[in-house]
Amino acid sequence: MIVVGDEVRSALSAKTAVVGLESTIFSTLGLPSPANSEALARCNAAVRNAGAVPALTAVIDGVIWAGVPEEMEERVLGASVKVAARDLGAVSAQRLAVGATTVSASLAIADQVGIEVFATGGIGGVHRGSEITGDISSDLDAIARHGITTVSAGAKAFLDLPRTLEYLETRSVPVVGWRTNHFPAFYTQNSGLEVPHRVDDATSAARIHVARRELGQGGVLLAVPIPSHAELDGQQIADAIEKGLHLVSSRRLSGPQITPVVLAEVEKVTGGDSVTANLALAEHNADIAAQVALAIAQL
Ligand code: PSU
Ligand code: MN
Repeated sequence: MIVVGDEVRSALSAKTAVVGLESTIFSTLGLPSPANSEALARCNAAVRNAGAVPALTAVIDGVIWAGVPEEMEERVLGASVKVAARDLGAVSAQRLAVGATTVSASLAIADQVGIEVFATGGIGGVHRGSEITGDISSDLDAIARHGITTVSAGAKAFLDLPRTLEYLETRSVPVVGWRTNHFPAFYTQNSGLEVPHRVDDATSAARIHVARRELGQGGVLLAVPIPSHAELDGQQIADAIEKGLHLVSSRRLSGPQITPVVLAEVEKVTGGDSVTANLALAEHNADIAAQVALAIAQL
């Protein structure tokens, strides 16, 4: 069962701006403590400062939340079970104690309750070597399916970005650059890959969202580069990812085990700068998402 938090319910019925937030990035699976708690506080504040209401999604005692009440946020920070869209039915039926929702799960929840804008750090995508493993994140299908604008700084840093963009094209997802013609690369502003569309302000992003809704099509991926002051060195990140992926293959890890190992390696190599960058981009995305949600509410 989905329960909508009080504040989110009021905002939705008043048709004012709400921004969905996933919880995997704020759990032990996404960021080390206490950066995870700081990230959640900063994202919540960014959404509120822009004039919108944040709606954190998570599973707590078998209840699927859209708008986790503040007093329960602590439990989400400690979550160690990752819940994707496909898992929602099972974890609610089996009353899972705490589950961190991914982008795909959050979009499924948001769609059910009428939230139209969603913010994250980076989405899942097509993994390197997917032609062998078949590992393509269900985030991409969820974005295609649900009529929600997802704001992200690109995809997780160590994915196959050209294939991720190809897959989004296959699923008819418009990738829209925020003040850029290029797909961002999470820790860096520019992957060198072009995106098909660009907007320079929130109202323009809102217009694309509404046009898609009128066409009965699915979601939009709004790709927002990391703020320049927080951007990391591309070569250092590439080397760190190589090392992380090497660890993954030597330990024969697969699927959901990959991300935490690679991110921990990147953190080590950058001396913690990757965590600072992750916080900055997540907060920035939350702010842009709130601006877009407000613009949609005004159209
Ligand atoms: N980006 C990151 N770290 C993460 C994620 C994204 O830098 O932990 C999470 C998000 O919640 C995303 C999920 O939805 O990973 C995708 O997981 P998978 O590749 O297993 O579908
Ligand atoms: Mn996967």
